[in-house]
Amino acid sequence: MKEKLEQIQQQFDDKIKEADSINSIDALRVAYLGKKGELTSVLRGMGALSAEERPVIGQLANVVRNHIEEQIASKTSEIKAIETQKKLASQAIDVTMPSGFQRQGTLHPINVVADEMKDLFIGMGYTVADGPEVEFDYYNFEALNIPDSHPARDTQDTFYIIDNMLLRSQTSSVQVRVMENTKPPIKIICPGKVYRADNVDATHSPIFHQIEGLVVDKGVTMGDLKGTLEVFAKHMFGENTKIRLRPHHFPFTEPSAEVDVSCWTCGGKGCKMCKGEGWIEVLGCGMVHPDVLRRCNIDPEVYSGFAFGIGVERTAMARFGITDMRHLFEGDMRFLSQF
Ligand code: 2NL
Repeated sequence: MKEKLEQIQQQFDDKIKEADSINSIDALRVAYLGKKGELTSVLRGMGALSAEERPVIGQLANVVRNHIEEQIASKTSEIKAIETQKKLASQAIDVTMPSGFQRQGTLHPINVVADEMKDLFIGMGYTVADGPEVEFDYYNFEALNIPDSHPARDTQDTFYIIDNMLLRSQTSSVQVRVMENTKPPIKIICPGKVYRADNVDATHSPIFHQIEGLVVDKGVTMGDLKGTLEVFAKHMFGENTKIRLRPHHFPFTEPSAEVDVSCWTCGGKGCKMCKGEGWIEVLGCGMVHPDVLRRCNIDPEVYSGFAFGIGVERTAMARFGITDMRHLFEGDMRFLSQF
């Protein structure tokens, strides 16, 4: 029986060397340790042994079983490790390989123009200020010399949320908040979405984008304003662009002006683009009204300031020759992919 056990171990050792999968190891386990396995059947025959032989053979059988179990365990982990390696190798991806065709997006023309304007003003030392789009009527109107009785307050013109809150109709509200909290010098631009209860047509949208600018310091003049707008106009519409300021009225500035730039298509002679005028209106501006400064605890005897407001959609339409504002909001790729 001793020989039989040694033979079993020898046979097992030969077979396990050849085992190359978890399945084949399982088969070996069944063949040697299972109920009908080789080792089990030897152990079953032990009853026929003499009293001296039994413990000797019993011990040897244990040694063989332990040996087989250990071999199975170590071969199993060896094969598992190899299988993991194989799996990793087969799943490896080459991150340097070119991908399939991806549709490349483009910047929206509103963002192209807004980014350009922001870059320009940041380059001139302005900081970008941000504020809420749902605003108190105080910051949108009252602080800007637009009293309760003013027609701009009408629900026809603005979206009210509750009695004293609305969707801001201009980003001036952000500038008021900055003036309340900052001692001059102040030099900011406020880009953002604004809302007005307009019906959609070729030149109107209830949501549009604005960039307002504000400079408050000692000795700021209308000349500073005009020089700044000249730099802006040349940057956006070309080196040869001229500007003109036409007197206007805004409640929050005094004096106020609308600003035209010479037509970038005909250079001022008059064409289809400028409807024969030679000039195209692009923004509004003025010197900050002393009452507006005072309300923000800035002494108008000491400080003065200028402000301007630019419509981003209008500027984009002008720059790219877009004739209908609706194109900017419809998300049609045939239109958008041109920019
Ligand atoms: C336009 C052009 C403008 C301002 C905006 C402003 C802001 C403060 C004080 C004074 Cl906090 N002014 N902003 C000034 C002039 C024009 O926007 O066409 N608006 C209706």
